[in-house]
Amino acid sequence: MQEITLTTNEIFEKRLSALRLAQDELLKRTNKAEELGNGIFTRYQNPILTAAHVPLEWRYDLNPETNPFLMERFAINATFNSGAIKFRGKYIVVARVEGADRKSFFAVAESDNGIDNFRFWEYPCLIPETNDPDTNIYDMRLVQHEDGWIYGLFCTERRDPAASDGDQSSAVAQCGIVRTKDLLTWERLADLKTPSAQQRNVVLHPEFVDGKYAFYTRPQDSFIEAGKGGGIGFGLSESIENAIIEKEVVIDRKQYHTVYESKNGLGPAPLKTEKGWLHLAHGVRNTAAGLRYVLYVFVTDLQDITKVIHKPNGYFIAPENEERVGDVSNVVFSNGWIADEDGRVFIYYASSDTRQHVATSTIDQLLDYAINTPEDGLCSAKSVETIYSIIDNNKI
Ligand code: M1P
Repeated sequence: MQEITLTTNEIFEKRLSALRLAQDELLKRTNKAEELGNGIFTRYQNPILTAAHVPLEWRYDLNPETNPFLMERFAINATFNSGAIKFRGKYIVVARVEGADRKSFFAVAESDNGIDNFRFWEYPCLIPETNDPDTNIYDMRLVQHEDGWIYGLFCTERRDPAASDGDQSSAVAQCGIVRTKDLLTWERLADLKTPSAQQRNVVLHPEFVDGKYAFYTRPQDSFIEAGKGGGIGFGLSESIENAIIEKEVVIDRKQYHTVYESKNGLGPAPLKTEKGWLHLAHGVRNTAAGLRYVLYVFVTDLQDITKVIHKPNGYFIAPENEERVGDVSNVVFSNGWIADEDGRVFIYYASSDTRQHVATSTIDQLLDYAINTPEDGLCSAKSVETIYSIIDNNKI
């Protein structure tokens, strides 16, 4: 039998077509809804974005002269924690893309139906810097504000200037702000100033409150620990160009023996409904296996937006099956959702800091869930009491 040896160029071409074919199949794959679900939301079979969705053009030098082995030159580790918005009829996510070098950046991906065939735009987002350059940026919350701009609020992380030479982990997290009209050109504004030493999970409310910009915050003592930070905060600022919150009040506290006993933080900007502002947030508790992040829902009053009026017990979405495993296991996190004109809601949640998923629901289902699910009784006896009343009602 005659042995056929491929030239370097042929090896390159073969590998390139195999890579293109594999990615093409991934991007064209349809996403099936789970069959039964819990009646509150529907999960889908596949993540909508993974590291493998990132364009080959970003990761490879596609020139056989300079990359004869067709090696990955810029490896991507994960795509997760996406902001979301419906824009010019498309479902848009601004994903947190993390390189193998641990640096995150933002990139826009779009889909026609919100549940599959998400494709990244040609280039990642170019986010201008302030005079104090960012080391790492992540978790953008997109909001169409009534002032006409689309804002992106994100976490900007820099090394703690007070850290000793031996400490190369301590960081300061603050809220960076950009705005745009086209999701292509981003104007960087000054970072938000608040009374808190650390800020993550800051979200802009879509409407003015008393003529001011309203922010949900997450005051925190240190980079990881909320400490006396207390919970999801709220504050007002006269200006958005130089946003300053002088007074932060906590509107949703962390609480003993709940899914938000260690810390919590708001997800995307709240959705306005007839019955109140619908919020999606994450709650964290510490376990022997490390921190566990789940999502929960609450509703605030339309008149007094700092007043929580409905809060179902426990979690809304918790990590399941493959969602449990990843770079930071046992985590679901959401900073993006889209409410469609017909009442459908697309909930973009990420799992284990690794991949991006979608779940769908409707405003009616989410409100029914928020209003009619019993509140957390805060002790075992109350849980049993609640179940007794459900059983007894089922007999009538
Ligand atoms: O690793 C889990 C999450 O940890 C942080 O969230 P929080 O500020 O509430 O602790 C963020 O870094 C988030 O991106 C990450 O998913």
